[in-house]
Amino acid sequence: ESTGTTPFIKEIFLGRCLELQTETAIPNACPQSPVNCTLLWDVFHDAIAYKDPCAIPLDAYREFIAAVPHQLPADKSMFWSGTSYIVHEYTEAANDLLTLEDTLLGYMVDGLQWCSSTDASSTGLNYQECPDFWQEGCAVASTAFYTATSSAIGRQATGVITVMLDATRTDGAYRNDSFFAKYEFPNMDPEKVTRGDIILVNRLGNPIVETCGTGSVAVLERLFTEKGIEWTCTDNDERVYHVQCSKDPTHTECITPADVTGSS
Ligand code: NAD
Ligand code: CXR
Repeated sequence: ESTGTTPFIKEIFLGRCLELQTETAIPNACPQSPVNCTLLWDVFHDAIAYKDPCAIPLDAYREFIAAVPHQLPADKSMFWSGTSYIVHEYTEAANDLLTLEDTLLGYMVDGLQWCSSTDASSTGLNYQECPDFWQEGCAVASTAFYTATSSAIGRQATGVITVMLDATRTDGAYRNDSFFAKYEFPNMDPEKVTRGDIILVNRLGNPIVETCGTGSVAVLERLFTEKGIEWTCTDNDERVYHVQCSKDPTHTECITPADVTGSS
């Protein structure tokens, strides 16, 4: 078992919710009308409070989803799988696409942990310990939360969508059991989504396992085609490569021969 609910989760949630409503936070992610952050916290909290932390139904966050005003501009949706370490650095640097974690649906709890306590004398959340999400036979809150939020952003996507996958993963860039495969892609409406741009990135220092048109990437390309959505695929996306190198400037893959020999 891991540690419990992130201390001060309520304060963090409220602070982030307020922060996201200032135009300066994340361009294009600011909700059109003012949001009642206190109400959103109550709905988020009540979704699981005092329930068995291992028996959270997948629809627990239905009210939360309904309470969050969420409509991204067309062509702005960025989905990802296996690339959490770089996708947000990329969206922040390029400033043209938004992930779930950049919007009011995912921003407040990104990187936080939370679970319920059945103790009637508690606040309804357990700050001592939480079950791990991969624990057998345990339906945790975060699974319900990401199932609901992923489904919502999949449903709501319009125009050109982008998905960033890791081509160096040995278990496949596109995995059938990922949130992207289970809840985002299937919920995309071919009437609204005009094209899917697959971008492959390589974790620096790792061998490339898959390329466009091969392995699990070919599976995803075929799924787009079957759904009637056009697609493109880019190997070794150069824009992301530059962001990777800005985070790790001395990595051997980032130093050009000219840099190595040119020091005098
Ligand atoms: P992935 O396999 O890279 O998983 C995404 C992250 O969620 C990883 O850090 C993984 O360890 C963690 N994770 C997996 N199951 C979890 C669970 N039940 N509870 C909490 N964390 C869990 O890629 P994926 O499965 O395709 O998910 C990515 C897509 O789904 C994104 O497009 C995003 O919109 C959404 N999503 C986001 C998060 C997040 O932590 N912000 C988690 C799950 C899904
Ligand atoms: O989504 P990935 O993790 O790329 O997952 C790599 C594999 C997964 O297939 C999953 O089965 O590793 C497994 N895994 C864990 N064992 C695990 N333990 C903790 C996935 N996530 C785990 N975590 C939590 O999720 C940690 O908080 C960690 C994050 C993994 O992120 P990453 O994107 O590297 O920070």
